[in-house]
Amino acid sequence: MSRPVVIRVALVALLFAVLAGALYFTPKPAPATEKSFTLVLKDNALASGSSVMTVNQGDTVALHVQSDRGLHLELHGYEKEFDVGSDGEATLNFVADKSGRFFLHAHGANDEHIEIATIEVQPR
Ligand SMILES: [Cu+2]
Repeated sequence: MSRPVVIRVALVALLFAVLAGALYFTPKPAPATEKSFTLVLKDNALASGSSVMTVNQGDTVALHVQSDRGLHLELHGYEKEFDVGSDGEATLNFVADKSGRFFLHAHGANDEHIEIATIEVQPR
């Protein structure tokens, strides 16, 4: 082989090695998992639990809510509504298929929207 051909072959081989390395080291998104959160509410406000819950898009989320009073809750953006009844507990299960920030509200009488917490869904 002449020298220019050898150089060209070497460059192509180098290019492939760099591309393979780049593919190998590209961070892969974490696999979808199940995330579980518990929020404890007192007087329609968060008494314990995280006010910002972070998950990855595709995760299955279980949101457990305990409250000292009956409540109607809505996760805006996902349009999921659920009620805490007389037993003081409720769980919302959903797949976080949309990314963004979503507000969990308690909806009271007189059309109140009381902010309880936020769910942040990181895009994939
Ligand atoms: Cu609302």
